[in-house]
Amino acid sequence: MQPENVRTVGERLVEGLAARGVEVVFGIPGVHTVELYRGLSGSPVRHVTARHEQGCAFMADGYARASDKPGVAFVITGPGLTNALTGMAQARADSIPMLVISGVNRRSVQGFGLGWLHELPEQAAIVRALCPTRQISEPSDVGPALDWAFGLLTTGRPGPVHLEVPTDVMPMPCEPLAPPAPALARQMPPEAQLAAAATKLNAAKTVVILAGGGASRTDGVLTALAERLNAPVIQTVNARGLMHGHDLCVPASPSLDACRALAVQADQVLAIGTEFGPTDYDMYGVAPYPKLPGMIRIDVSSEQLGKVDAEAKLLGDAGAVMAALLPRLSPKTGNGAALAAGARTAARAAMGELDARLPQRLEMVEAIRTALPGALIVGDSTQPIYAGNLYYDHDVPGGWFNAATGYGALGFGPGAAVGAAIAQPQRQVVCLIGDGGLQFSPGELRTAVDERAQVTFLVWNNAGFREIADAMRGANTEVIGCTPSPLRLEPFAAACDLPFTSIPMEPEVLVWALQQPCEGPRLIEIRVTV
Ligand SMILES: Cc1ncc(C[n+]2csc(CCOP(=O)(O)OP(=O)(O)O)c2C)c(N)n1
Ligand SMILES: [Mg+2]
Repeated sequence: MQPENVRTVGERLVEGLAARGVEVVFGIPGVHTVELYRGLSGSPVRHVTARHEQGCAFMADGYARASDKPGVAFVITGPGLTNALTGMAQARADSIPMLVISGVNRRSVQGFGLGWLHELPEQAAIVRALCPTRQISEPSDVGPALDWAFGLLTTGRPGPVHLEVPTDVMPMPCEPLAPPAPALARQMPPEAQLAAAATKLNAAKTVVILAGGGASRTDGVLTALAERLNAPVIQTVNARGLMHGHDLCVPASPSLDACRALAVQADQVLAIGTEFGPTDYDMYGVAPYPKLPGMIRIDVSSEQLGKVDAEAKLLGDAGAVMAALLPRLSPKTGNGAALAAGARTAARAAMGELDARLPQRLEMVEAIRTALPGALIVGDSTQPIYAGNLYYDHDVPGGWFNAATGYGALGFGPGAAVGAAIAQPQRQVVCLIGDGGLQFSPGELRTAVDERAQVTFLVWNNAGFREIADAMRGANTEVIGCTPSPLRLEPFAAACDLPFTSIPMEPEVLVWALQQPCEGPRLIEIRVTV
């Protein structure tokens, strides 16, 4: 025990988090992190206990997406951290700010392989391949390490950041921390570059906008910019929900021929906060993206801007750069709305041509929006989510996200949905997940019960890894390994203390089921028949 008024490194770390606006941490404690938990006692920071560290990271991810603040996870040395790595990698792929704080073995034994509890040969080296990591190797490091981490979390391309605290440092006495460093100024492109980009946009007859996840918090200014330029806005998965129902909105995968054709016919493409990743731009690996006319890119990351060629590159926060461009742009007349309408019709029609079952799956997704307007839809990697990723006009910016693109970690849904519900307790959250994905993270449904999180777990039960089975059939190979037996969901729900309903795959019935009032989480099974 420490004397009364002496606080430890672990306790100061929690104080430092609170001072930086952290309200919730998602964690699983162990003997290596006891001091962090001593710090939580009496602090304003709430702790949510996940059932697996992968769930901690997925919760931090969902929380960050729904709150626009970094998500924070506490995990133990070794297995706690390796369990969290998948969630950290998912956050890296989708540019989600996440701080993971773990223990590490005492300084004097690191690297010797003596068989200490939770020992990894090179813990930091494993993490460093994925994201920035720093060790707090003495008490005076706590404040500077937090300033370093929050600097990374709040500027440039967001992503995961890791801090590790050796078990011998965690309980050391630690002086009070200095106040947090002031927030770093966000980067803006020089005036001359903004003016040159505006000149190009003004000279173009037709402009098409490609919006990515980096634009997901810019609904108002994006709408104003698109209207000024009379430009259709094609949206990647992480941009969905922007400009819902707008004439210029094309809520369809840039992969689709209809979207490719729309982009190619423009005089000028403006790409905002998008990395041109293949899961958005060449979903089916059909052909590389065609060269786009006169491309201007806006991105917060110089690394990203370095990767894909463009005639003009504006480095800065998407919303701020758009706001700076707007007064320099003259209004355009033209047929933007007609072009967008044509692309929407063609994209929807193309889904039926790709697979006759896709439109039915999309109708089920749209039934969620009908039943629960303004809900967040957090997806796993399952058939109706693929359909929505191809075409779906969600009604909340940033309110459609899932693990079917980018890193694509099956089992993401439950944790991410709980994190999102904790960030936005006033909203309905729907976790749309397959029977296979559910069995990756069943424990986190019980976390939802503990937290009384307002999540509907909507389980698409087709008794197996159906999309993978289809892929094997498509590749003319025997289907092997694709029929893990599904959980019997009624007793499973009962074991979790979740209200349960089972429905057929009919949109009207789904609307009815979702509209039944329910305080706290519940489980609805969709019995899939096609
Ligand atoms: C961690 C991880 N392991 C494996 C996969 C490969 N995978 C993608 S979808 C899928 C099947 C998912 O089955 P289910 O959740 O039932 O969805 P369905 O395709 O049946 O709708 C698998 C195994 C993955 N994406 N992530
Ligand atoms: Mg399935």
